[in-house]
Amino acid sequence: MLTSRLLIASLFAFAPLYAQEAPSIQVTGAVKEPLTLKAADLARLPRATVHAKNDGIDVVYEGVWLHEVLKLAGVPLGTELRGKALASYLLAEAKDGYQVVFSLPELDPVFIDNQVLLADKADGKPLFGAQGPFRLVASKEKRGARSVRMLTKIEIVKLRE
Ligand SMILES: Nc1nc2c(c(=O)[nH]1)N[C@H]1C(S)=C(S)[C@@H](COP(=O)(O)O)O[C@H]1N2
Ligand SMILES: [Mo]
Repeated sequence: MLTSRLLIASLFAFAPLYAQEAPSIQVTGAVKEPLTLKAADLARLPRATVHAKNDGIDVVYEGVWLHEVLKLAGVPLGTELRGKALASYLLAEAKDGYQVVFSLPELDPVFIDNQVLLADKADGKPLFGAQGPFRLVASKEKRGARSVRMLTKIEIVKLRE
């Protein structure tokens, strides 16, 4: 009797875990290939790391270069980033409603060495809570404001057709 009650109680306790979709990032808007990226997808892409200072302490973030994700989605970069495509921007959105804009050249290593990482780990551990599970790390920027935590959506907006 007690064990069956425990069993039922534990079923209810764990049900939300199974009902929940794995967290993901939507890559949408003016892209050739809209993407839904989950942790497993990021794990399969070429991995990169950046070092960042957090309250004076060195943190190693690990993930995928944001420009590699944009390439996958068919966003014009490199020699293709010219003409009207230059009047496009990336809008990064977070679970808490935080929004930040980057222009495409700012994210393209052919233009500038900004090293913006889409991170899923810090010091080898998955990002959790208000940090993750996914975040941007704009490692070369003097302020952390564009390093969007709890990233849920990347939208490309093209101003000129
Ligand atoms: N989703 C979300 N991301 C955010 C913010 C926020 O309010 N919400 N604040 C930004 C600001 S102002 C800073 S300084 C950094 C701080 O994060 P960190 O200390 O974990 O790098 O997060 C940035 N990313
Ligand atoms: Mo900040």
